[in-house]
Amino acid sequence: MDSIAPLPGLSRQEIALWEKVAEGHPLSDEEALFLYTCDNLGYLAALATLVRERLHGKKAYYNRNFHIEPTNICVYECAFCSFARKPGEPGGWEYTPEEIEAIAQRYVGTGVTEVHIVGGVHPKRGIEYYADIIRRIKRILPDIHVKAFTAVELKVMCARSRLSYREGLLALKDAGLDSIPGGGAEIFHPDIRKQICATKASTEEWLEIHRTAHELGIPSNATMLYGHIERYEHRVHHMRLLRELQAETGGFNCFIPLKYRHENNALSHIGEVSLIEDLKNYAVSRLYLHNIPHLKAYWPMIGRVAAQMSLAFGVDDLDGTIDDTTKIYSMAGGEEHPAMSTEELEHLIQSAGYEPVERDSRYRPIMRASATA
Ligand code: V47
Ligand code: SF4
Repeated sequence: MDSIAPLPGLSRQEIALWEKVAEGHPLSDEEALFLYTCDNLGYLAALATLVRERLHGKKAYYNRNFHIEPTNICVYECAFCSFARKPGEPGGWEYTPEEIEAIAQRYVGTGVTEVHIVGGVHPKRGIEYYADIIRRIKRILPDIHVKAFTAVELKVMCARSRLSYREGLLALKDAGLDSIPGGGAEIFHPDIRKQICATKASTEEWLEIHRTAHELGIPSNATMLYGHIERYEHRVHHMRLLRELQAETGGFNCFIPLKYRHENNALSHIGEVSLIEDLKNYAVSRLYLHNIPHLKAYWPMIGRVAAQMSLAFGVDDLDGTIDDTTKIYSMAGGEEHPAMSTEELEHLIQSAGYEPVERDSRYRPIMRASATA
């Protein structure tokens, strides 16, 4: 039994769950659903903190990264997306390989350790194009970790190049791909998926691409887009499929709940869920996904204060310095110019009572000669 005593005034079910978590047992689907409907935020925070501190103590990780969004031209029309444009539509962009090189060039000597590359699903570009992009970036930043392309993008680029997932991923790995981001997962349950993103990679395809990547030694992340038309049971179903794949491969580094932001998209009328709902969702994710080591809050989407609070609800990783290079969320109502210096991030973590640890993309601590190097 864990030494932290449960809070006073708990129901029998809440105490039983406390004991189960303290003994290190995974939650059942029913227990996760029960926690989603629990209004005692202090209890949820304390429960998630049991697991968070068992795994990571008071450490809160962050990394120095930047984003490249090579294009927002996309063949799909996901109902929640504010970012995508059709070819020729105002507001669209397609960077040339030289423009991408110029972006990478800006980060030489800055100490960044990771580039995150996610964009629209372009109608013409295949594996060769994206392998070339990775090679160009690595020529400029040889030590950078390239975390690139959601399973949705990968499915289409493999098909365009007439390659299997295995062949396509191997070609990208050969070019320098180090890991795969978690996007494109949205909500796996077919009742919801068919309403918000019917035509893109299916749940089975998303899982198969991540399974193949893990088999090839390419780790990945997983996301869940929540707070739109889904219900709690759909979130639990989503996390169950992730927990099962993780039990099989062990290839997921972290889970990132992505809060649906409602500006400028086809679902705008449904609004957004509350901060309380965000915190609850972090806590339940931390408790249910016992076999995924890290839980990340993506601060440009939820804001700095919510990110700080998330640390008390199971989150151990704040992504990242980012440096104003992403538009996916600002176009949907997220932070206008997402950039934080390492000092700002460290202050944000310390003032919430946690210990900032700069990490590399495999969650190994980075020691620098000077704190601001
Ligand atoms: O799949 C799109 C989401 C994802 C909206 O692996 C939206 O470290 C909220 O892959 N409101 C792509 N979310 C982003 C992505 C990602 C982001 C952060 C960290 C990592 C990682 C990966 O963006 C999409 C979709 O779920 N998204 N529109 C919106 N309106
Ligand atoms: Fe395209 Fe991704 Fe937007 Fe869907 S979420 S429309 S796949 S850019």
